[in-house]
Formats: sequence, C-alpha cells, structure tokens
Amino acid sequence: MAPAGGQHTAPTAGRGVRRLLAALAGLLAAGVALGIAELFAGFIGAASSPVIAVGNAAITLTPESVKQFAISTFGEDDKIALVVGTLVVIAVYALVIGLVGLRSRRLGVAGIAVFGLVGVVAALTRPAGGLFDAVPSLVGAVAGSLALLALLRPLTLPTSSAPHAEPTAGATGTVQPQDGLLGRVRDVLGSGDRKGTGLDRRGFLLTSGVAVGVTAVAGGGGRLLQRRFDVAGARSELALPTPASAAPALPAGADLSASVEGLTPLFTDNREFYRVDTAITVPQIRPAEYSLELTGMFDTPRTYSLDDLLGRSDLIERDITLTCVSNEVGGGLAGTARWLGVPLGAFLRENGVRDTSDQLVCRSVDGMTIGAPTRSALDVPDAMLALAMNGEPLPVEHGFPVRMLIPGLYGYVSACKWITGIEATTYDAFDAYWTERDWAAQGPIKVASRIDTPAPLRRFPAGRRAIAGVAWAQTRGIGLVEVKVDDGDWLPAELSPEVDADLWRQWVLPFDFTPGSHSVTVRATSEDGELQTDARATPFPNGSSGWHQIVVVAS
Ligand SMILES: Nc1nc2c(c(=O)[nH]1)N[C@H]1C(S)=C(S)[C@@H](COP(=O)(O)O)O[C@H]1N2
Ligand SMILES: [Mo]
Repeated sequence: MAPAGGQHTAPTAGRGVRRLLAALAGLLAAGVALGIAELFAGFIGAASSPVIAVGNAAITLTPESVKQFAISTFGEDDKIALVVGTLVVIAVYALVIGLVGLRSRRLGVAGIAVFGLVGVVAALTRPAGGLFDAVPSLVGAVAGSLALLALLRPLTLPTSSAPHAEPTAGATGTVQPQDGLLGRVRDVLGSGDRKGTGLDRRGFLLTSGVAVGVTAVAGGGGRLLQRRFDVAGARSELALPTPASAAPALPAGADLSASVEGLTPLFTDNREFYRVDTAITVPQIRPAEYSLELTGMFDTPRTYSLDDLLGRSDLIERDITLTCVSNEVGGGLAGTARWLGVPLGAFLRENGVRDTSDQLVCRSVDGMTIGAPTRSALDVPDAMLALAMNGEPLPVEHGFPVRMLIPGLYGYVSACKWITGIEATTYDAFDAYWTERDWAAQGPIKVASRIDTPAPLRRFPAGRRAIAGVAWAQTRGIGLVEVKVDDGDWLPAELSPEVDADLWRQWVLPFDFTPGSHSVTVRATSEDGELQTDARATPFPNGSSGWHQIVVVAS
C-alpha cells in the first residue's frame, strides 16, 4: 500500500484485485441508486420506491404455492422476507454489473438502466399507480449509473503509455479546484471505454466513501420523509362513536386463559392479531380523504365519507373471530376482536342492492379485489363495515379506516381492508384477486380446533397437566370439543362459556400423563352437529382440514 500522498497509481494491479473492486463498485452504485430512489420516494410516496414496487409486483406474479409457502414459513414476517430477498437479488445483480462495467462501461450502465426499467414498470403497473411513481426508479438509475462510472474510473486509469491520457485528479493525486463535480462527471462520461488497467486505490476509497455517504443520507432521509404519509396521527385523533347496539356482556369466567397457562386469550390484542395481506407498505388513507363508493347493481348507489359512516345511528359492536384460509391445521392465522361498525345488510339494502347480484367485489385503495357473496353480506347477522377494533380505530395494518367483516367466511372472501369501493355484480362477470389465482370462489370457514398447550414435542414431568386450546365454527358455534391421548377414548373437554356463535371457544382438559411419549389429538363439533373432518386438506384451494395432533414427552 502506497504511503498517503505518494504515487498511488499501480499500473500493474492484479486482475483479481481490480475485479473485486469492480464488483464492489457495482454494489456501491446499486446502493446509491436505491438511496436516491428512496429519497425521491420520500416526496412521492413509499409505494413508488423501487424495492417496494418490485416486491409488490413480485407478490402479484408469485405462484400461489410459493405464496402459501411464504405465509406458512415466515408468517407475519413474509413481507420482511420478501424485501430481504429482493435486496439479495439486487446485490447479486449489482456485483455482476460491476464486473461487466469493468470491461465495458456502456454495458454496465445499460445493466443499471435495465434495473431502473424494472423499477419503473413495477411502479407504473401498481393498481393505484400514477406517472410520478416512475420518478424514484428513473432518478435512482441515473444516479446509480453516474456512481458506477465514478467508481470504475479509479480502476481503469490509463497507464502512462495510453495515448490520450489527460492528467486527472486520480492519476496525479492532486485535485484541481476547477475540477468541480460537474466537470468530473463530464470527464468520466466522455472518457468512453478505457482500456487502462491503472488502479488508483486512494481514488477508489474516496469515491466509495462518497457513495456510502450518499446511500446512507439519501436512503435514511428518504425513509424519514416517507413517514410524512403515515396516518398514525390522524388515526389517534379520531373519536369513536358509541354503538346503538353494544356487544353482548361477557359472562363471568368467560376467558379461561386467566387460569390456564399457554392458552390463547379469548380476545387477541391488536398488536398480536395475525396479519395477512399483499401490501408491503401499509396503505395510508387520511380520514378526510376517505370515500367508499358503491357501484354496479344498486338502485340508488351512494358515496360515503368516513364521517357519514361514523355518524350513523345504527352502529353495532360485535365479538367476531376472523380466520385465514391459509391457516394450516394447528396454525395461528386466527384472532378475535371486538369490532364496531356499520351493519352491512342494512347498508346494502338502503342503497337498493339488486337480487340479481350474487357477488360483491370489494376494492381496496391498493387495488386488491375481494369477492364476497352478496347473500352472506345481506343475511349474516353481524356482517359489518368495521371502523374500530378492540376499542380503537382500526389499526393501519388491519384496514384503517374501514374494512369489511362477514362472520363465517375466510378473510380472503369477506374481510377487505382499506376498502374504498363495493361493486354489486355476479360471479360470472368477475373473478376477484384470489379466484383469479385459483383459490375457491366461495370460502366458508371449516370447523376447526387447535391445541395451544402443551406445545408440540414439549417435555414435562409426568402427572396431571392441562391440555387446552381453541376451537371455532363461526356463525354456527362450537358445541363439543373432544381430546384423545394415544389410542384412548375421546374425552370431552370443558368449554369456555358460550358468548356468541361468531366467537371461538376455549377448551381445557386436565389429563394424567404417564411417563413416556404420547400423541394428543383434538376434534370439535359445531353446535349444529357437524363433526370436524379428519380428512387432511392443504389450505389451497379452500382451507385446511384434519385433526390437530401433537406428540409430547412426559418423564
Ligand atoms: N386490501 C386487502 N384486504 C385483505 C387482504 C389483502 O391482501 N388486501 N387479505 C385478506 C385476507 S386473506 C385475510 S385472512 C384478512 C386478514 O385480515 P387481518 O390482516 O386484519 O388479520 O384480510 C383480508 N383482506
Ligand atoms: Mo386469508
């Protein structure tokens, strides 16, 4: 390594070192591109950021089997996994761009242009996208190209024999004051494909430092700016109305989790509530800008503001368990909350929904379409347009400010979050998002039960121990839960008091475990007498089935 300030152009730099630095240049240039893009997305909106836009497009294009795998493997973190995956792909691509750029700057820049183009296309094809959404990717690609050229320059300096070698800051180690940034850029751009193999380590180090700085400041600043679009403040200022019809009072001892460790609480905290959607960045809808538009087969369709909905005199408050079709047997994609909202049947009738409509296509602000059966929306007693969850305005991740809920149906055909439109139509006329991806058009929730405690493969001392969990069959209610240990008899479990048929029920069975390994199986029966089937089915296409069975070891 040359001493500081000394001659540091090494005409015979090893090819390996130059390649390594070129790959690094690609990576740093990608960083600059993404950082600058985030900065511009800070002015336009998070969804226009190329990483987010490409991630969103990837979700739309991903085969259902992969999506299902992601949901069951990463659960709540599926979006984080996707963003990390996107970044890894970008990083590998960037390393290659750096190497290619070392041989041909034009090809290197072309590679970054392709990368920008992918971002532009992804941003523009978002359902809620506008022309401006292309800006972050475009500007990012330009910045990334400039960064790549600037970074490759110290790696491809003309050696002394080069005929057109002009003295440059990098080559001489002195920076001329008139060599301003623009001049430098022009210089770099104008230099074409150099065949030089001179290596200016100090120049590369300096340029790298600048690139890292730009990435950090622009990227960090951009992310901060993107928060301006957050509606958390407006949400917390929203005053909730009192319902005309309050939730039924809970009987004493309604929640068995108070006395059984490891049992799921009767109500799920908003922060603990499972989340499933296709949105990488959560849609941010300002209350003042919210509107719900009815279209299609209505006699007198209207458009509603949030105040119209909050101000209604027929609001109801209900306890409802929501479950996801992607839930595996024994899985956690189910939660219970106290919801407040507009009764859906009355709301549809007052707008004159026609008998000939059999499907409501619910549209969210981010372009999701959820196809719900008109019949259920009209007839299921507690179906609602929910405005609040467990005494707070809907959390932003759970659909702020308005979502639909229809008890008895999986979320993918009933629970549209961030809902801004309801089109009364028919199943013949339109395939909603999940139906287009071959999930069943109809999604009634299957009778299900789950063992919460003991945890699978758990070891514990032999003797008496509570086996406990939850069971659900929304709109029908749970009438019986039975547990079987090894090949023993089915033993009826104690159930939490019946609160409402739309709510899950907790169950507990104290059991005397002998030493050794044991299998524990649970099955539920709905109040109307349907025994949960033991026929195993995957979540795709209309919900998992089969009895939840675990193995535990008593010692
Ligand atoms: N806009 C929108 N609404 C949506 C979805 C979505 O991806 N986008 N996913 C649905 C699915 S599959 C389920 S299970 C529920 C989950 O609601 P939660 O995230 O509040 O638990 O929302 C439904 N509503
Ligand atoms: Mo779902």
